[in-house]
Amino acid sequence: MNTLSGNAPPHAPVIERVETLLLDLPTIRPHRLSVATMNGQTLMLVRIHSSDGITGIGEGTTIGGLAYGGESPEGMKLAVDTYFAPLLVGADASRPQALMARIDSAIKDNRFARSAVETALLDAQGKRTGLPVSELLGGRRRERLPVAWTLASGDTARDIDEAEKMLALRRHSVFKLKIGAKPLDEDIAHVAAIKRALGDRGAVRVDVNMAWSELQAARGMAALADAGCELVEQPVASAAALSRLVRRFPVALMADESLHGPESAFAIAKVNGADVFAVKIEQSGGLHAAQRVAAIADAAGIELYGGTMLEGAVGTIASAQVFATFAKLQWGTELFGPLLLTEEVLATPLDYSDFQLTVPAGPGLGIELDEERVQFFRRDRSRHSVALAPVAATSTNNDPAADPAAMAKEA
Ligand code: MUC
Ligand code: MG
Repeated sequence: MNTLSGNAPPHAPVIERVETLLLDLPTIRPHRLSVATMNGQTLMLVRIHSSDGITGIGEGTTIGGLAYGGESPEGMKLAVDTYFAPLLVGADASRPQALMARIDSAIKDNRFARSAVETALLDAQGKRTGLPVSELLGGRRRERLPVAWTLASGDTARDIDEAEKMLALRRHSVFKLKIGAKPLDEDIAHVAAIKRALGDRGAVRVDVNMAWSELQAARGMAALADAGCELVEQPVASAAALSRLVRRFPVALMADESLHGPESAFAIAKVNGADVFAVKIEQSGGLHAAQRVAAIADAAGIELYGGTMLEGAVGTIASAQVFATFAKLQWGTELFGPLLLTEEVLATPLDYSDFQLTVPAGPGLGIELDEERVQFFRRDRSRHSVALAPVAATSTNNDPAADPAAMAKEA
């Protein structure tokens, strides 16, 4: 019987309400990508409330509004409120996969919003069954994930300083540099200077975010290989151009923006179009879809990296629960999103230590929001007025440059 086509069976927990909210949080410094400069991040939170008293949380983010892709936090909120929620309310909450199938049959695209909703359904189901989301996804293979850091201040000396601090704190030893906004030669000099400064103590990779032409990419990849860069992420926009660049230079080539879920993963794999996939739950269209992308990569001999859309804590841990299940994770992850934000929204902060992130072990995502802070940072807070203790006094400032002593204490 399709329990979703009518009312849920008696005793089944029923979805009563789908709540969405936008939280605006500042970044520790301007984060400069070729597509946008971020001074803050907006988290689109979804909360799915069920009749058994269980609430699941999910999160959608993007980078620079619509600068990165076709979805924005505001658009995701509208899509969830208007189109996803009516498909969920009244349905059996304990059937996340069937609910996502119902959504698939009624809603095209909207991969980021889909990921946020699936996260909330799985968080709730995990809490209901007492299992972490990773166990609902087949079982975790690791408790800790290596985490790279992105250097993107736009200034070489500041980036070197930041990398040194991260090494000293034992928080990150793999650094991804954002390039592509400046002339090629300037970018190469920037990468070479950072790699020279770090030597064997830090691995250097770059993300061009599609800014180069194929010809620029050919020149750039040769020079980056000479500079000691180990991986180049999405130098060009088109998947066809990407596939023509693979294995021409002694540097790994990673697909990111070209990956739009399992179908695109299959198309790229079929033409050996990348050495590595940056798997992201939002880009993939959800947690199960991210697992399918990983399975396709694995079958094709393509290596794996756990990517981020610079999610806050909720999206980061949803990603971590998925990446913990991957058979292989040769290039580690970049799940540093919460560390780029000045403010904490969890009741208990995440454990970043010894260059790794601990995947929480509790039911569902294994995290809990600090409700007072959520209410304080919501965009429409004037209508939901809360008197929070002064933010400056309670904030977790993640900026090692601003407060190295505090960071050292945390580490
Ligand atoms: C991207 O393009 O990979 C990941 C790290 C970062 O700084 O930006 C993101 C998006
Ligand atoms: Mg990228």
